[in-house]
Amino acid sequence: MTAINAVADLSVEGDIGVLTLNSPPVNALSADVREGIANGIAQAVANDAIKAIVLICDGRTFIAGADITEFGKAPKGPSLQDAQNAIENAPKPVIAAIHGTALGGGLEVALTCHYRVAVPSAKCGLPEVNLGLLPGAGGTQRLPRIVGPEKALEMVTSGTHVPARKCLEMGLVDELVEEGKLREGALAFAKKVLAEKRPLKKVRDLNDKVEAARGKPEIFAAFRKSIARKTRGFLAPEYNIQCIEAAVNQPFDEGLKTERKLFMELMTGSQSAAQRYVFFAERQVWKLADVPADTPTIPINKVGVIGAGTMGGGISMNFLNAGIPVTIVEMKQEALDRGIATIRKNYENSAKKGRFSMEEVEKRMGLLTGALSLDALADVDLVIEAVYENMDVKKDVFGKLDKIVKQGAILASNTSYLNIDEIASATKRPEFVIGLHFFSPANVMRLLEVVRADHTSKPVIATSMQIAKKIGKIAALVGVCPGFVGNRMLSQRQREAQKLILEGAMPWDVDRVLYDFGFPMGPFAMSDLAGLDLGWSKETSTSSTIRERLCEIDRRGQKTGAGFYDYDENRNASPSPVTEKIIKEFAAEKGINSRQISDQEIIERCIYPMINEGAKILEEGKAQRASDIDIVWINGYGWPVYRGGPMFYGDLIGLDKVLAKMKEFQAQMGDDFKPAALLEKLVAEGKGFKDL
Ligand code: 3H9
Repeated sequence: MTAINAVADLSVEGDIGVLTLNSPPVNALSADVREGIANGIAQAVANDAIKAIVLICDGRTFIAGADITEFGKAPKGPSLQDAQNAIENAPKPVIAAIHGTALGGGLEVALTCHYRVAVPSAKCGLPEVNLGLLPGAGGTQRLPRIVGPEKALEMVTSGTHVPARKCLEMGLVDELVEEGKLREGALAFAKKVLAEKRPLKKVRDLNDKVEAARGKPEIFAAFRKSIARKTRGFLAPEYNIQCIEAAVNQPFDEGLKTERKLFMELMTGSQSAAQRYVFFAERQVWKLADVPADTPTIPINKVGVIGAGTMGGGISMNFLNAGIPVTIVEMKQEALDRGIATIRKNYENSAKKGRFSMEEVEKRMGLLTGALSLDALADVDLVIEAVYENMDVKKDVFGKLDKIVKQGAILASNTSYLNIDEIASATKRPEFVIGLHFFSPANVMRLLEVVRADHTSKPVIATSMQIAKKIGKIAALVGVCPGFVGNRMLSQRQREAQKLILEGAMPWDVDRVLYDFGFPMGPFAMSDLAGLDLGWSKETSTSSTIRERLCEIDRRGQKTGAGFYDYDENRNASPSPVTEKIIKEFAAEKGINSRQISDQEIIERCIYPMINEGAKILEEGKAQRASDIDIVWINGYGWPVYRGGPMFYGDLIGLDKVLAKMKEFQAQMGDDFKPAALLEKLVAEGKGFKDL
């Protein structure tokens, strides 16, 4: 065996050269790996004893892509294209041997090999789109030459990791080899290539599939239409499509140039910067400063959920999906039956859509037990309380749980804003009490705020993070404060939205601006969807807010066909003259002068106070890092990924600008806009949240 460099070595087995890369954790294409490939192939080519070359990786995966940590830094060592040229132009067959994932640049390297073999568990994909990019190493030009433009469009715009069997069907992989025997299988395949004198198949020279689509722009028009909704606001999907169009309409080398040009545009733009930041933020969020990775955890084999309403049902489904038995407790038989029936209906609907089988529905339902007494929770390992938001009720429940549930179990509250310390004080084991704040619909939304109270123990925190991962959530550790991280910041936006409509912007103006910013919907459309009468009653209504006045005339949101908006029979919204009149009268009564409000002001008024509140959250230590706050907003509130989250966005526009605006608003409108001390400090030091 010859070492090529620190991460690559070349061995010779019979007449096959095996070039092995070993660069943990994921064999990303760092300068060393690129050098290892370029020089390793050159040495194998120069060695007359070698007739064919196998490119294989040690560790858990084949090359998982370009090294994202190198992006934006000065280029070092051979380029990826140098490494690819060495492979593609080798006068001996080069075979990629794939396990784990061949992603992005990794698949692009494999596509320059003359053949590809994989174990059945392997997956291939071009996920650059998720980083706001496109495959910039020939992927958009080579992939459609094998799988055809339609499948290529699908792969590059979704970033899906395609299972090896499917790759085999599409021709992306030439042969599957036995699981666990990749090296042997690849060597046998290489010998077969030699014995059969198979040609040096260069993907770049395959033209029939792209030529077949030439002169058919309708393929692209239809595809664009099919993904328009899902990709609204994102640049990368469209750029990826343009590259596949180039593969169809331009000669290979021209197509490569188009790919390079569009890749560089994306790479230097703010969307990709945001999406790459989010990639790392999603991984950082699991790392806890004072709860080391080796903190002991509590096995969670059985879960109790209190409350079978929308929230309790949704929470239960997470655990059932993960194969963990759940006991769900309600006070009345009827409510319990209704809750369980809803869970069943949700599962049956999924089965009807083909997501899983009816047996699977029964399997999951078989893990669910209903009960009418907290006594049924004596032997669970984790209880999640999801009763309505009232401190006295919660304390009563926790006091009872303390007497019933076995020692060592975790007692969690799903409260969205109440003080967990106070809830914990109702028990004699506050170290086992924690907040697990799910977002509605709890079986769908990815975010979980894990709320650490004063006495919560480290094993309880570590276990909560671990179980979150197990049920497919992304968890952010936050501290106790009203509304925690997400709702605390949301209340800033809500307050300003309410003020803006009294000052002259209409609800549909505010909604349009925030929708165009990238949120799935604006605050008023959201209120209409949720129902304006949440927590409202006719008896106690005093006409003192716009919401009360709307409810009083039975405009209670989508469900009554009218709220802030008017709705037609298909629930299409249109601006309402009635609402407009109510708002104008209300503002006049309060003596508020109506004025023209610009879209820019709507953004600044709604978003800057959120950034400011984020700074306060950081200075109070209620979130570990700015990027955790961004994770909360992206996964819990629909903040557009391509804007990286409120804290990233603050850095992007410049904290000095945010501070200056906050001061201007403070002078005009008072202390709702009082700048956070941390914001002032960072600006004074010329720093951003990224420098914390
Ligand atoms: C690209 O290829 C552009 C090209 O077109 C070329 C243009 C010229 N670089 O996710 P995990 C780290 S763009 C650097 O927890 P898993 C990750 O941060 C790239 N680091 O493991 C983490 O570090 P830490 C296209 C990377 O088993 C550790 O590896 N490729 C990279 O759950 C483990 O990661 C992609 O977008 C990277 N490329 O999942 C694939 N990838 O331990 C991105 C990972 O310090 N990667 N790290 O927190 C993935 O999707 C997943 O990591 C993978 C493994 C599925 C591979």
